[in-house]
Amino acid sequence: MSMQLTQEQLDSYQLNGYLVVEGLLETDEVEGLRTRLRAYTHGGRSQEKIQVQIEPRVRRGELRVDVPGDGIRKIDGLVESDDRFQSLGTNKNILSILERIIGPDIKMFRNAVLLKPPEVGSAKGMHQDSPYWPIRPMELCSCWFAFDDATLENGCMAVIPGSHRWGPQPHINVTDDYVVDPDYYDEADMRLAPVKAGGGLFFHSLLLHYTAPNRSRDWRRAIALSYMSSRSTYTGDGDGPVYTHIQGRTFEGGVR
Ligand SMILES: O=C(O)CCC(=O)C(=O)O
Repeated sequence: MSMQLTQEQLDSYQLNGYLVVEGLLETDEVEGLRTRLRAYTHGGRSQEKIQVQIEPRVRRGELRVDVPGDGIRKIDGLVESDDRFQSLGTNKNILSILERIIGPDIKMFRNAVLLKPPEVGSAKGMHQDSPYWPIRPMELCSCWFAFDDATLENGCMAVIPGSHRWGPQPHINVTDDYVVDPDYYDEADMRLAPVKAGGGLFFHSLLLHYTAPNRSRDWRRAIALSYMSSRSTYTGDGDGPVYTHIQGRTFEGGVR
């Protein structure tokens, strides 16, 4: 049996734009994912299709790390190339929750492992995802799945509840980042969304969200699994990429 959302949880997602659901995976499954992830960051394991991004200060030589794996910020594409991550991307609990939020016909827009190495991981400024994603309507849902307990100290997610109902907000470029113009929100409205390892934060692609630097001695490792209804349309140039099909139907004129 897969996990079922209560009506109260669904209402809360719709009102606030996010929902924390603990215990999506068993402890041993999470441990297996952490071990596999470490094989990529510190064990020399690789895949053709993945893309790795380094912490900007490490890349520029402003900050030294003992081993290269301690400076990695992001790994894209593991769901398409690694069996364990593919199982996570199609996990029955995650899909059962998504079905209630975006419907039964689902494609994956992106998957990105987001790493905050201890004392190295930097902040990700306040932003919305949808304004720079070429998908309409702006109604994608991400499951930000935690491999470690995500806490205030190590840079858990912080959100502005209800901001997914504001529509797209103006963003500006700042050093190493692209953020919502600070005139358009009040920091005092920000709420922390800590998640225990094995749980996930489901959030709307227009929700304003932020993560602080990792000021702790522990890793903060998560993966953002972003899904859309297969009815969505691609608004970039050309036909767009063929997005990973997760379940249900595909539609003429919808994303490929
Ligand atoms: O995990 C983080 O530090 C940032 C996550 C984020 O901004 C996102 O998934 O859109």
